[in-house]
Amino acid sequence: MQRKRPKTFKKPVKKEIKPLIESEDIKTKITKVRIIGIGGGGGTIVSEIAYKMPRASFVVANTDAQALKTASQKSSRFHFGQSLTRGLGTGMNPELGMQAALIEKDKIKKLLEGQDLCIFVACLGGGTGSGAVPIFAKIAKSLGNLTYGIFTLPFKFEGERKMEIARESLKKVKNHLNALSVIPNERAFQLIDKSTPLRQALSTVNKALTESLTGLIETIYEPGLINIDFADFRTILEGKGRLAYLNTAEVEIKKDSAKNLIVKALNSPLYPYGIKGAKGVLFNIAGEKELSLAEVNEISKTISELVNPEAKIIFGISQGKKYSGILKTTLLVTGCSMKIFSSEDKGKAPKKIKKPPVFRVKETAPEKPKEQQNKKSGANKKTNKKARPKKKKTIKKAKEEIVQESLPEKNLNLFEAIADERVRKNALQVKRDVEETEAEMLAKERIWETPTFLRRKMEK
Ligand SMILES: Nc1nc2c(ncn2[C@@H]2O[C@H](COP(=O)(O)OP(=O)(O)OP(=O)(O)O)[C@@H](O)[C@H]2O)c(=O)[nH]1
Ligand SMILES: [Mg+2]
Repeated sequence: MQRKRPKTFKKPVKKEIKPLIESEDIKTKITKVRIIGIGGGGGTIVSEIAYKMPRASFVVANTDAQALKTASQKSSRFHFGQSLTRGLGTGMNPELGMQAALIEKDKIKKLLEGQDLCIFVACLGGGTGSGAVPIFAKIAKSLGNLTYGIFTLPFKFEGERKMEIARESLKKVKNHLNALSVIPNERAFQLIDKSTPLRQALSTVNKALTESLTGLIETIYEPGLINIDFADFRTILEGKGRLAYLNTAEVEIKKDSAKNLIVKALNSPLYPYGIKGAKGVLFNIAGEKELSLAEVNEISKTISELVNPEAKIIFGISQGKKYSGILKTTLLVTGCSMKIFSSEDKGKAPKKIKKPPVFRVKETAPEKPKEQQNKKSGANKKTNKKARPKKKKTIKKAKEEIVQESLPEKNLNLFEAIADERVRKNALQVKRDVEETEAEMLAKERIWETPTFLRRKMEK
């Protein structure tokens, strides 16, 4: 009987395991962020940022050749759909905008490949931006890029048709974006009055968006004392169609500047939604060298108390001469608690829009100077009476109470077309929330005792 031959094993061929990033690149790998403004409004905003920011790369894309001529020299211009629109705009036809992008798919792919993060900016309501942005975003996503969209909605006076175009565009684009921010142009009236010329109203919105995006880019590129890197961005942005709040705020360094900074950062008048209950927070604080730990702690605590207890919070610090005399923060929050797409509400009576939150840090009693703590001094006793904080205040008296108030309802009417749910809490409910959070925080006290950034350091 023939003996079964033992199985021979081939000597395994040593496969070269390729590192994710070639070693040469490890040193030189630079995050690639491309910001693409599509259509007239999107192009204007991106042009404005391109002037300020040398780091990221900028593209202004339009079917309208004339409009492209005015785009910043610092951005690349991408003219598309020539055979369909003959170098003009679409005349408020999003179908044409979409077709114009579809016929140039390959060029768009080239434009977006090799990027880490693509940020699309479009003012919705016209044909080019609204029609083309879902195609651009789809291509970017298929290339494996992170995608973030920043969109404005038309003014109410521009009519329901424009809002309908914007709404349809948002529905199409959201699935191809990790996160998106939506700002109704109407919100400009929170900052200016209705008699202000239209151009100025638009530029108010553009300025705020430009500042926020510039802050975001700085956060990505500027090395910090506690650095936020691209992996951090990925963590916060990952997900599908998450509603995001992006804001940059700056205050002069004087008494209570940290507190004022939080209030400003959390209350952008342009957003019809806040950060309450959000799932991911990334923020960077920039200041001059003397930025104190107490200030950093105050900002970080207040933000972490507002968001979902399970939220991922990533925190960075930059210091430098250019921040002399100021304290600045850029805040990117994802997973904000508000649905921006109505449930097929076409034709239905618009739901009553509830008021957006205003976050305010309640005044806390000033810290007692050392000499005033001397109980023997009768005069000091008298002065201290008012200033002494109540014994059973919030957790270790360090946490601030957040009070939500209402903004004038009339200014929200534009957003009602896409809003079908918002979070509204009165001061009492918010207080209860804060107390619940406190209880959870007490449980985690050992961890929370350490400021966020130090924890991050310790974990490493
Ligand atoms: N915030 C802001 N909104 C703008 C600006 N320009 C236009 N918009 C808004 O965006 C809407 C669409 O306008 P455009 O961006 O010019 O339209 P488009 O995408 O070029 O589309 P078509 O010209 O119709 O092909 C307008 O109805 C305005 O509500 C701008 O500079 N800033
Ligand atoms: Mg146009």
